Amino acid sequence: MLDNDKGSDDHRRAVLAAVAPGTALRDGLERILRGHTGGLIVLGYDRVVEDICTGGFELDVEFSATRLRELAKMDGAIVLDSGPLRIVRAAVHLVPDSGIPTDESGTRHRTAQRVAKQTGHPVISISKSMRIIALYLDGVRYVLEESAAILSKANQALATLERYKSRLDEVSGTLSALEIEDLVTVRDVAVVVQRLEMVRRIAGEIEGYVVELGTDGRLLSLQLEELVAGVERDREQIIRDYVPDPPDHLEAMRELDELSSTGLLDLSKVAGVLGYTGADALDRPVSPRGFRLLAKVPRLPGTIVDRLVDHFGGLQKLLAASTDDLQSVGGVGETRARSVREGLSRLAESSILE
Ligand code: 3AT
Ligand code: 3AT
Ligand code: MN
Repeated sequence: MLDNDKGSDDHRRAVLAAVAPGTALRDGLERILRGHTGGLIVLGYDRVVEDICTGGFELDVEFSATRLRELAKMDGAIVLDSGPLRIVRAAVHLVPDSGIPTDESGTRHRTAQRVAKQTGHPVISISKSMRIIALYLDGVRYVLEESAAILSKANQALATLERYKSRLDEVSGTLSALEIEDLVTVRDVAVVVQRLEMVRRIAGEIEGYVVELGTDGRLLSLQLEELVAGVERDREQIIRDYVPDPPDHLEAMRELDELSSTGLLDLSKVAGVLGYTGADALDRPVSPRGFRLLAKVPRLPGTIVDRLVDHFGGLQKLLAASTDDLQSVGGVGETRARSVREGLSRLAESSILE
């Protein structure tokens, strides 16, 4: 779970999705658990797997949860092939390289961990004595919990997300007001970026739960979507508004991604990511380019926003521009100029500082 590598993170999510509640495979695993027989299941079949299989028999039949449960009554392991899921072998005795280190006890779980390491395929063990479904993947062991247990953790995370989001709405409202008055300091920006990133990270955690929950995660997924709508976009825009010249918002976004969770709590580190370093960096006055507030003007395409910012060079100049000034930008006719003018005036009125 501490793995930051994007490729293996996607792989992990794909495998967790394949065993999530609602899938035939998970149904089969739950049946084995209820049947108290235990089980050992390899999720993938190739030459490497073939080489460590001895005994048992070949089947090559379509997968079904009930077939899996019946086959688990026999001693040995079951080998599945992914793609369209098939049961290829059953009652197999697996003989992985005994030199591969394992910290498990019990022959079933030791075998599961070794086979996963040796073949690179996920391996599932269902403990007869401890009633636990464990998934071994990329050297990590995951316990596949019941939906109720995952849901209670997910709901806690969701409550945290809600608190973070309302704090974010507060600080970004304050920033808008300061932007209109041209009174922004780096600190005000860093606070919003920090809050955006906190929301984004907890949302990522909840996304993981949604994957694990499979069909039981639909409601959670809807709640999540509603809470984080627009957060990714806001994060990009605030960074584009404030990264110093020459503007490289992609680099700043990457650095923000990589900021540790303790680093994120330190406002001067957040300011550093944005490109503001030095002793009193946080108190430096700054002005936005205008991307974030222009995005709040209804029906304004991104290309026009870019052109407006490019032409005027900053929010204050945009706020001061007349409809005639606005029309000197390519793609901005009379109607659009008026809607930008009115949109910005409305924003200015609604974000008066208290
Ligand atoms: P478990 O989930 O394994 O407890 P099951 O429904 O899978 O139950 P089994 O195939 O394990 O059932 O069979 C258990 C025993 O039940 C085996 C046999 O003695 C008896 N049994 C099952 N079906 C019949 C039948 N049609 N006629 C007579 N006895 C039967
Ligand atoms: P439980 O937690 O008791 O389920 P365990 O690790 O204590 O698991 P056991 O030694 O009790 O495992 O063995 C239980 C079964 O696991 C026996 C056999 O069906 C299966 N098993 C163990 N090692 C292998 C192997 N190398 N290949 C295939 N099946 C195996
Ligand atoms: Mn045992």
